[in-house]
Amino acid sequence: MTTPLEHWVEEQARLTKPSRIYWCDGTEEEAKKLLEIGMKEEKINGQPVFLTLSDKNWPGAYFHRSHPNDVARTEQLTFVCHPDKLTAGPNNNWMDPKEAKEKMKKLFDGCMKGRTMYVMPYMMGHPKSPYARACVQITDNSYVAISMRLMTRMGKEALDRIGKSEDFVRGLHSVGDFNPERRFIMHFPQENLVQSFGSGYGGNALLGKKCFALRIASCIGKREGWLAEHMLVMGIQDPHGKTSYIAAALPSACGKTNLAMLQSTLPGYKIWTLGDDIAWLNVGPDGRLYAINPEAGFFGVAPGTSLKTNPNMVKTLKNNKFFPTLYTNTGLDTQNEEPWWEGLDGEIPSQLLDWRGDSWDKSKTTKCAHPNSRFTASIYNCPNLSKEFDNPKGVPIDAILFGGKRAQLIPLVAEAFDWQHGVFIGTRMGSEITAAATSLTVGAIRRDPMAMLPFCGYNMGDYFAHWLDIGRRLKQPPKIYSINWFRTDEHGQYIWPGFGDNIRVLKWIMDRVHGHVDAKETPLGLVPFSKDLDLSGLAISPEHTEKLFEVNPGEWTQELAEIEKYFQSFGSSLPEAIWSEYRRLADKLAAAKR
Ligand code: GTP
Ligand code: SPV
Ligand code: MN
Repeated sequence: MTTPLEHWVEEQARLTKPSRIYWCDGTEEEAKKLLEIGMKEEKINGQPVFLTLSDKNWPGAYFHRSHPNDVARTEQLTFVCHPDKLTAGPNNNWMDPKEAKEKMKKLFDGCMKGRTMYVMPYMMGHPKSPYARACVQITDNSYVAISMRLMTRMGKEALDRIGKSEDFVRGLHSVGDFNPERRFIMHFPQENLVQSFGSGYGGNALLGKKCFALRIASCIGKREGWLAEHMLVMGIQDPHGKTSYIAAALPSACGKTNLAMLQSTLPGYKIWTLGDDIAWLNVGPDGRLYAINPEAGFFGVAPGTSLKTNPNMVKTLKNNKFFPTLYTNTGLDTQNEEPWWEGLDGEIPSQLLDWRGDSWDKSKTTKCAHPNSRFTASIYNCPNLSKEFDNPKGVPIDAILFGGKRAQLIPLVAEAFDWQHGVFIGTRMGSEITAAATSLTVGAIRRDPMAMLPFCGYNMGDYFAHWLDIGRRLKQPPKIYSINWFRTDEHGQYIWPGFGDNIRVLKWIMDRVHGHVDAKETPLGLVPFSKDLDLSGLAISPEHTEKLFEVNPGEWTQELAEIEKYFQSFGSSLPEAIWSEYRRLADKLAAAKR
């Protein structure tokens, strides 16, 4: 008897017509074999999928160039296919499921001729966790297969968990011919199915990540009463040895990986990393909010990563306990066979190729590494991995942080008055667009509620209501904070030093959570009294400190108008409670103006 899994794989093979079908077991030997195939047999744009790098400084490292038209997520080609458009909401591209299936069937028909079909059983979450999900992805690309080994728990445990069951998340992926005209990322939430064609890049192709663990999982979470969020998860150990846990949502390329890996500049504080991109949040039996990170690796932004900004990440990259580590679209130092990117420690190497493979030196006006170039590394290589990472129950969350990249308006930190106000803070978030998605104007501000705009698989009005519902079920709700590391001074320079010094903000948040300090009320929320924010050893002038917390009602006129317009786009789906928080903020700002 064929199992539902075998049946599904056969069906996909009949459609895509590969030369070979290979079932992945997720082992290191297999990764080595696939790397060989990627170096010798498979090609992208006429180039090998992988190049070896020297083991001297970057053990276990391999270099990958994606197709030059395929370097970031493509939100305009990403669709959520609910039976009706209203369920998808104004925040998603929508296509009728039948129409989408037809379209994709034509693209997938015979697309794997002459290629190997890799079948990858994997878990999102620890196999023993009640919150984990078993999944299977099919792909025709060795880079995707090896990346999935690093980003998920791949192999036997997932197969065992699926067994004869129908209950597994399905992902069908082909790089096709990399033609952006024939590129689609289609989600079918009713079937727990993702079909992705024409891209080999990160969030478009590693279907366990944004496609399943956020877009599809957010729909499952809505039905089942939990939250799938674009959040890092970390433990903060204080000088007494007590560890508290936080989850923080920041839009793509706005600092999650860096915050999750932070090396404290305050003595006695230590960070334990649990996740840098995705959190699944469940109401535990004790009425507290518990987080697991369903992933098992980092797919992080390379530029700016250095021993100075993020020593724990560099140590992770140089640790080869879990093999291998991939570098995608960075520069390449051909003399030393090493990856290179802007911001890396040391001298600029003398013989460099840029991310496209053209020779590069610092006289060029272009970047050597693509701004969205990335590394892929197992989380088990992280020197400060929390011992709770594999705890099936997850960790209890004391604070939720919502942040973004805002040169103006938003203070360094502000605490929500209560859960409902905190949810409102999440909904009104705006952030500068980064290079993590194509076809958008980098630097322009867009509304990005809870950093989930590109990832919420259903109508965000209903999503906001779901957040409010979760709050009602919590006996001990986490406190909610707004954060912003990116406020600029009169010369356009960041005022706040950021990175390791962000611990100073986290310390204040912990002091608030544990009731050690009072706070000052502003229209936006509660901010620190200056005596309570530890700025010792920092060279920030009192004027600049003031600027970090300034609430300028005049500047808010346009922001309020934009928030209102955005909320209106959800029509009657937007919860009344969010409108009432909006009016309360508008009234408070108006009163402050007088
Ligand atoms: P995704 O992987 O796309 O989800 O990005 P992310 O949210 O994990 O962002 P990441 O930590 O990779 O940081 C993105 C960029 O922001 C990098 O270039 C960092 O150097 C920069 N950055 C991160 N944290 C800070 C900070 O505290 N201050 C400043 N000024 N820049 C930061
Ligand atoms: C992001 O864009 O938020 C990422 C990279 O983390 S990707 O996997 O491409 O989504
Ligand atoms: Mn990241």
